[in-house]
Amino acid sequence: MKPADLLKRHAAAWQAATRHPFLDAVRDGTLAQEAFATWLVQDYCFASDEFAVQAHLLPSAPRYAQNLLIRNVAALESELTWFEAQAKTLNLSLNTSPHPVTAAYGKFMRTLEQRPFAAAITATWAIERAYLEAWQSALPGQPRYRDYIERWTNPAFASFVDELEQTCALALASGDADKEAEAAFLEVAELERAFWDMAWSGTGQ
Ligand code: HMH
Repeated sequence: MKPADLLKRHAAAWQAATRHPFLDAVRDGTLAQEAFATWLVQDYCFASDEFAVQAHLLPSAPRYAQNLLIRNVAALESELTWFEAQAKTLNLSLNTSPHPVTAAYGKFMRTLEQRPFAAAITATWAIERAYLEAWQSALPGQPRYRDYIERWTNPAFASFVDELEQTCALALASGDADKEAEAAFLEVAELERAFWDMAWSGTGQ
């Protein structure tokens, strides 16, 4: 199995994870402020969880994946700094508790350490790929969301997602953990969909 097979095999679940009225409203400029604020503070919680999880994956990762995982951890740390600056500009407090969906996403990610590495890296790739596609669907977007759209659609981020896919393909090459990898992929797709629903309903705070 290759990572791209998962996108084909689960096209409907993937579509639901990466297309959403929230993203259409970012594109059209009709998004309620409350929904955007909910997304921002909850995504900061998510990114904090992902940062911790990715750092935990490092010591037991195969040699070929270490450099990429280190860069992912570094990128997530910069993302936290970036979110802190955005929140300050918008006068939003990041000191909120996680919505149940955000908490469930964190709980899922914390299980990755116990799964085969192929499943953990498949989830990592799917998480980043989901955001690449989701924000691409909001292009060109309203000027006020430019920074956000740019963050997850710029060519360097797209190359990074490609590198994750290549590393994921290496991890899947033996075929030993295809089932576990597929399960992790589907969990990411479902959590991404639920995350957009949560933000869209604007009740994360
Ligand atoms: C919910 N999925 C979610 N938030 C993110 N920031 C990413 C993926 C990409 O890092």
